[in-house]
Amino acid sequence: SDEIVDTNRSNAIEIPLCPDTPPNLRGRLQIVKSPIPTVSDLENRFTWLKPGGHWYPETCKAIKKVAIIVPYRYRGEHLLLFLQHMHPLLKKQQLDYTIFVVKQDGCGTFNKAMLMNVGATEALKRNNFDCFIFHDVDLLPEDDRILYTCPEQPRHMSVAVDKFRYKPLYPEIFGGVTAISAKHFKLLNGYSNSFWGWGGEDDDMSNRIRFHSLTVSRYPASIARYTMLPHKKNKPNPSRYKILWTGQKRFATDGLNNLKYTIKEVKQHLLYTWLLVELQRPN
Ligand code: NGS
Repeated sequence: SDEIVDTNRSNAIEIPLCPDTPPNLRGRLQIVKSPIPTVSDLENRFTWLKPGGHWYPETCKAIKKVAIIVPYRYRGEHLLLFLQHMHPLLKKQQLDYTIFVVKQDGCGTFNKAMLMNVGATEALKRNNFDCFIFHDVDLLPEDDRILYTCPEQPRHMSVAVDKFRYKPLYPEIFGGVTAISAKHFKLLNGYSNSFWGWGGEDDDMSNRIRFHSLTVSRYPASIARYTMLPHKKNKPNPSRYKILWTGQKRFATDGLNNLKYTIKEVKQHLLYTWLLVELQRPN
């Protein structure tokens, strides 16, 4: 073809669209759990990154913009292993992507769902993202055919986790790694802000999806395989079932539209965009 490929995007006259299925995918990926790399190891390796943990392909045009949202606290080693694993994969998949690490400030009870809502809200202030991938920092994809994109319907990505012998724990599970388009995330009013402590927020999202007549898509368990990095079990929230069972009456009022937080710090590291967030209990 006589398309003009210009590696400087601002001057690009015309480059082809990236293919739906990226070339050069090979299947299984090697999982590296040790040694733990340092930040400078990774920065020296991933010199192709743009500030904020951002990249886009220059030989083809990626139409969709993907924000990888990582709720975070006290998991420094996991974060380094995660970044080491994810950047080459996302690049190989020819994605226009940015990694956001959203850290809850202070040592109060963790609220993972609120951090995901904050990540999505703040990401949209910075760029017109089409797709959110919500990602536990301790899950590493084992196969490069798990595309980090948003399909027509919300996708549960971490179907088969090594710790659970690569079997889904229950059919409706929607935890770990998920992909939701920005359009659907707004329709769903994001995650519930009501789950403080471990458990339930993902089941509530699964209920929101069903309530809005959306369906969850999944890759087959033979492809959607993940390694879970070892960690201590978090303390379950004793009221999670009660909040879950009464969730439906709050879908319209508990989520993106009553989210309260203060951004304490924003930093454009080379490897990720850092958001330090003080969460406030909604009224
Ligand atoms: C369910 C939790 C989910 C959690 C899932 C798997 O019981 O939030 O286990 O957890 N639901 C409730 O507690 C209501 S896992 O074993 O992967 O840590 O995601």
